[in-house]
Amino acid sequence: MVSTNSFNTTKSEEIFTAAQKLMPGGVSSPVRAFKSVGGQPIVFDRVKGAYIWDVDGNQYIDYVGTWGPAICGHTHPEVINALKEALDKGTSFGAPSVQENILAEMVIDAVPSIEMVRFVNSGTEACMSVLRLMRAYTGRDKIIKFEGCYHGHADMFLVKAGSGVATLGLPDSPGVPKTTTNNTLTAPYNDLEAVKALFAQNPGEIAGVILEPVVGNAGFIPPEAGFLEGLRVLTQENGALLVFDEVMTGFRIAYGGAQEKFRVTPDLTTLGKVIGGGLPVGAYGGKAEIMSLVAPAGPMYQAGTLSGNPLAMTAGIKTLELLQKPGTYAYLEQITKQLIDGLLQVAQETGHAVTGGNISGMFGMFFTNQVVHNYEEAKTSDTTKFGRFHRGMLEKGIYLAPSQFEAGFTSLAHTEEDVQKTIAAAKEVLKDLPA
Ligand code: KE4
Repeated sequence: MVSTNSFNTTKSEEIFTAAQKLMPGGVSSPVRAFKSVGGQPIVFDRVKGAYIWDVDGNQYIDYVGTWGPAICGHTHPEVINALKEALDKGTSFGAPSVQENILAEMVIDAVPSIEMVRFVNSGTEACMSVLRLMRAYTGRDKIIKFEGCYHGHADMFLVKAGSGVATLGLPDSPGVPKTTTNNTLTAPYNDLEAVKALFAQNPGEIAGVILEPVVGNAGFIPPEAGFLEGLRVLTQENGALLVFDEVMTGFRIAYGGAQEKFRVTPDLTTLGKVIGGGLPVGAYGGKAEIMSLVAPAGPMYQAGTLSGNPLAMTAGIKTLELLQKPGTYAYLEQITKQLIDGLLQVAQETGHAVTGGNISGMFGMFFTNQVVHNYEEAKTSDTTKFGRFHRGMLEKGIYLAPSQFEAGFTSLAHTEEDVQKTIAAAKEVLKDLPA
């Protein structure tokens, strides 16, 4: 664990300075640039279990877990060994492989809404494909999404989006034609009345509603009681589809995702992150009747060179096998609740208004005295204080998501000792932060 007076980041700074001349913002994805928390990002050298080592040799307890995939801990030996074995047989076939059948069966068995699944290479691809499928199946063009929810960077979703769009305070994005987003309607999260009004104003025109069943891209915002159930009724009443974007929640908040935990079954689901076990995999799936529209079974086109490649499938299969072990989700719930309860307690003890919570291995907190129900409320939290907290924790060897508008993630590799160290570090940082 790095001590405060030895937080040397010389090599990180050199590498990141060079990176900014080579890649926009020096990163391959915006949120990694630490724009909203200040300071320079650290450059990773290696990861293992719950830990990161940067290029200067500093060690950190990791609560990002490569944004969710590392739920079993980084470089889990069983995943690595399975990959080593698969490597010798080839990394990509561009042809059917039995590994696709195996992972598909595991996903279908686990996720209540999924009778048939298509693999792609990212959550973005999964969401843009499922949108096309919603429109193909209903013959309608409009969709409803929620402010602060992020469904990848496809044009039609970049309307009041969360994650990096929110982090950078972007007014959505240039380059997205109005004609593309004209059909994207938005409502505040947890606001059933707003959704009802949109259906009333657009009778027979809305293909469906897509949402994060537990928001992780506007900070951590759980659904209020009755919200998911209400959307299920509203969509059925209006001949529209209900789509759960479980790219983040899938296999994380329960083995069957949010739809298992909250017992609300959507028509279609998107997945990513965990099902790739750290390699690029996304997926969309749902009722066979709907999925049978997807080419080549049906006319809705979607394709991908590396989709279902045996290496990524292998990592996903092994990761889900590890998650199937008894007690995994009980452990995630216990360790994460211990963490967030401890963080909230030391924040309050040091005079800071704070709210937050967790569901299984997903957690978040806001520096505000109100419970956050939606993105507008999330934006009223003290993001400047969050930035200072993030930097202070980083210097104490704790790696939190570098944005207030993200969620935190634990893994099966995190220990009670890690959690106690994190809480102790938070107390040190928070007592020096102006209340
Ligand atoms: P990817 O294209 O990044 O694999 O997935 C897009 C996506 C879709 N849906 C949800 C609910 C998601 O959380 C994501 C991606 N999550 C972000 C983190 N909030 C990925 C990190 C990044 O953009 O660098």
